[in-house]
Amino acid sequence: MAAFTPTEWIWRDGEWIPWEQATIHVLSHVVHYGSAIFEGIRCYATPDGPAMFRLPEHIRRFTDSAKIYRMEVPDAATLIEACKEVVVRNELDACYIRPIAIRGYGSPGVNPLNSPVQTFVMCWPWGAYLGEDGLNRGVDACVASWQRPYPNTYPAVAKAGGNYLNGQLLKMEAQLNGYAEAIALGPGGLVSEGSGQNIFLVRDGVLITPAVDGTFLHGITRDAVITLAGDLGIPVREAAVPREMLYVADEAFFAGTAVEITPIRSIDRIPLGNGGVGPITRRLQERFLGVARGEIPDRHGWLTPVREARTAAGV
Ligand code: PPE
Repeated sequence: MAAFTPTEWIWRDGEWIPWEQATIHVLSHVVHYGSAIFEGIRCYATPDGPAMFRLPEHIRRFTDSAKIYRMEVPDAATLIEACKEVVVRNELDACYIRPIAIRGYGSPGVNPLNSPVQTFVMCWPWGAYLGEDGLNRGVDACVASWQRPYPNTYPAVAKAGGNYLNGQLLKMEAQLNGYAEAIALGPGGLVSEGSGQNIFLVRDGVLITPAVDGTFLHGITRDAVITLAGDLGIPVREAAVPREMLYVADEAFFAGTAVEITPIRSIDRIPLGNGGVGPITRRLQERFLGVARGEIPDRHGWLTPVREARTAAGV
């Protein structure tokens, strides 16, 4: 079981505190009612130093999530600086950055408005989400019996702590039945997303992903995959995806910050294509990781270096 690798410093509302001191009271609103919004951003070790993938887009989604839940959080520029500095202070290169805003210790009851919001930014080294082997050779997934909530229940566009109770049910069901990851259907029985990642299929050379329907998070990686497919001349369709399309897909993969692009080799024990990693999945994965790691030109301006560019003298 992968454990945390602690780092030294955590940012809390403008101050730097040691990792062990970033604690909250058990009566904090978030503990009882899941009132947190958060982000996950990967920082890659590039030849020009550590750089974060699509940082402004993640911060935009963070402030959007805060807006939906009426939480006051620091402005985007402050959060962006905190994300850069947390990597520098902790002397990391490749790592995962987690900004989170929580409703803290205030007053009892569901009403969140009397509990103060606290914002933290932390980071830690985090390898391949479903294992290196999963990244290279693909994972076995299942369609879970648990579904995503209806639109207008728990807003799927907000990346909120409470949403992940659903994610936990999906993940536990998958793992306890011997699968690496779950695929959830939406309330209408159509394919929605994984427990913490979006899903893509390939059929007859066309890349297909569920169209926005209010049941899944609008992944920033999902958006990057659609853009990269365009660059590579791969046709993309955002469409309603019936469950059975999963089984007859030539290829499928998960896409998300943590999971990156992880191929799916079987769903409900039905092998996809020839049971290996399909060619379109591999091309997209190579392009995605190549750009993120600074090995392929970043033509879309997706990388934010954590430090100002070094001079030619290396100072
Ligand atoms: N759907 C869900 C439910 C989700 O949690 C994520 C990210 C995505 C889609 C993909 O979004 P994006 O990262 O913008 O491409 N999940 C984050 C948290 C995972 C975790 O276990 O914690 C992540 O991938 O960082």
